[in-house]
Amino acid sequence: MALERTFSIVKPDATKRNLTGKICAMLEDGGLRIIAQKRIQLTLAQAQEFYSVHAERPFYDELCEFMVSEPIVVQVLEGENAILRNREIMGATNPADAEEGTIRKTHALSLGENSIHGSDAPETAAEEIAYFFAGLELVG
Ligand code: DAT
Ligand code: MG
Repeated sequence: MALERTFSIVKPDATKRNLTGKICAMLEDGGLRIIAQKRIQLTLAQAQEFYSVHAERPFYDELCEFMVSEPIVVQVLEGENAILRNREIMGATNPADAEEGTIRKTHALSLGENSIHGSDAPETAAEEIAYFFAGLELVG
């Protein structure tokens, strides 16, 4: 399969605990290349827009508040099968269900504060990358 790109976020619980470097190393060791990266502070409106697919879920407000509680690091990752590969490296949404060696098993605090986001499909990856990065910022 050709090289693929996915979008990733090092979430507030991880940036707060100074785990950005450790998480980047896990992504790189897993075969992904970080081809763009920046540390930003989301506004509440941006967090709500980013997670609008979950707007009707009971945890939506808590999720959006969490995402603005500290800076985040947004990234574009490139590699073979990058979307699926990244989901494997991240581990299951709930760290209690995540496999040993995954980012969430190793670092996540809870189901809500689970250290990392990764796109779930080609369409969302393309949308999420375009929302946070200009084309010139992607250096493959
Ligand atoms: P993922 O981040 O694995 O793609 P998701 O898209 O289903 O998971 O949910 C987005 C985030 O919302 C998830 O990373 C953590 C939070 N979340 C999901 N389900 C939750 C729940 N039942 N209670 C609290 N937070 C939840
Ligand atoms: Mg998701």
